[in-house]
Amino acid sequence: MLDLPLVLLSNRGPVSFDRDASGRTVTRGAGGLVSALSGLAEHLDDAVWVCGAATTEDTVVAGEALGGSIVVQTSPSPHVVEGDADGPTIRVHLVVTDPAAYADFYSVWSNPILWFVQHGLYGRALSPNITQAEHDAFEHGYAAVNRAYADAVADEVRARGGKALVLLQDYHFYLVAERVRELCPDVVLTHFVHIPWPSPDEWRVLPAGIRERLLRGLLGSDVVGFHTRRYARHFVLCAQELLGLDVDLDNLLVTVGDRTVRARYYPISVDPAALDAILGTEEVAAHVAMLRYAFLDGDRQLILRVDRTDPSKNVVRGFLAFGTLLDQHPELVGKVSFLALLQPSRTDVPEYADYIALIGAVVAEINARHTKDGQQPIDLRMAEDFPLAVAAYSICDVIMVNAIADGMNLVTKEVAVVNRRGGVLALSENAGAHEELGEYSVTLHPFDVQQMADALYEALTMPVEERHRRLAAAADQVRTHDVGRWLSEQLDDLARLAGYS
Ligand code: GDG
Repeated sequence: MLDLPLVLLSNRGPVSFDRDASGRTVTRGAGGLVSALSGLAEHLDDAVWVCGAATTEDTVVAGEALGGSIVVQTSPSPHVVEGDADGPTIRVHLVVTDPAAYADFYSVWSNPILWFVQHGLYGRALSPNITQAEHDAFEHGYAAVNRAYADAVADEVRARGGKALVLLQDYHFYLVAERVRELCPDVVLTHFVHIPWPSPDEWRVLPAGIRERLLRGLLGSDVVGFHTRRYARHFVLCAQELLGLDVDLDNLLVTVGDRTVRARYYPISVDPAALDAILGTEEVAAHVAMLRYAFLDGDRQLILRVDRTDPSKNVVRGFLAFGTLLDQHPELVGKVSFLALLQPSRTDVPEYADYIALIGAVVAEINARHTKDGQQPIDLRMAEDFPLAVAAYSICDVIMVNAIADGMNLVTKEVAVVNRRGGVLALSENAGAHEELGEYSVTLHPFDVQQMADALYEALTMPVEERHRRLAAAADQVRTHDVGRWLSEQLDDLARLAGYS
């Protein structure tokens, strides 16, 4: 499909290096995005993945590569290749940046400021405070780190004769495309944004000079990709209202000088075959048996949520809605359990640490109010255990996804594929997945606790045939729109723009 070389950029890469008693170790990155992009990079003759050096050993490896790239064999056991490989390989370029600049880039601007703006998480009365420290962190952190990564991408493009397809990922790198285009005018470039893109007024919380630079940076791309039409439209509106550019809202086009930038939507998805394989393992079967025993004997029912402890996921209001459900339907007490598998996330950010404490307090209060026969209705587990999550996906009666805002939400799609119990998707209208799966779901309004309680009741009491009909339709949608399709649609568009198809 691709005759041109490919350069990928993401903050976290396909592998990371560490050291133990036996020497250097190599671990493959987890998650659907890394798997999908790794699969692509492994199958191309000339692809390189630019990413951050995340560990001490990554920095050592980057030093040994003298600012260039290394080749890593990814299976059966991952290792750096010096000569010929006897398995699939990925070329990796690890970028090392000044630790203080990286901290400003990552822990001041990317998370939390950009994350909070794009998920609408600020209570504007008191936050954010953009002081001189944030201005400095933007200049010497976000912008400086973006420049370093852009230079690494440009080096790799130049090493390939100045013409390559470039795929940039996410909110960490909004300034990269513009600089890569300056340095390598012949690139064809897509920047994919994995989180929501809010309307222009939401961006006005940032100083004009900064939001304009972020937009101009992204407009260095040929294509700016989003999960949904709504986000793509917001982006085009931002170009019109915040930069005064000419736009075509129907066709989602922005005119920048003599160039046309396209906003497109490519809904990310999951790898159904990989999920089916995990579901078939003994480890998952053992978890299923344990969960059935704990939650599903007789006519009991199970509500599930699986999330990082991120305020955007709206965990606290989800529990408040469950508490309201039990208050208003006491017949469900002792009959319905709520299992929450939460992965602690970004605990160095004060808002995240506070949020975990709040979750604990709300759960304790609801459990105290509704314990029956020694049984507590909410089982909260801080667990990093993907097989356990898949086991729970397969047997839950309801999956609760009530995000305040969520780019897509892959948990919803994973449940649609692996659930075997006619599980109901209780899905926030503000999750990207709602654009595709809303018609098969029970819609949640993330701020309306009463509505969410009513929706949970509707899901739990929905006739069995209707539950199975909706789940089958959702599963069909996901299986026919998998992560491979997400990637190939982007590559097809890029190849067209490059004049290769
Ligand atoms: C961002 C955007 C967008 C679950 N338990 C464990 C575990 N998981 C997996 C889930 C799922 C993934 O983690 C979470 O993905 P989400 O899409 O739900 O959410 P974010 O992490 O916020 O992802 C989001 C996504 O990027 C892709 O573009 O959909 O909107 O916010 O696959 O099954 N993974 C591991 N251990 C667990 O215990 N490793």
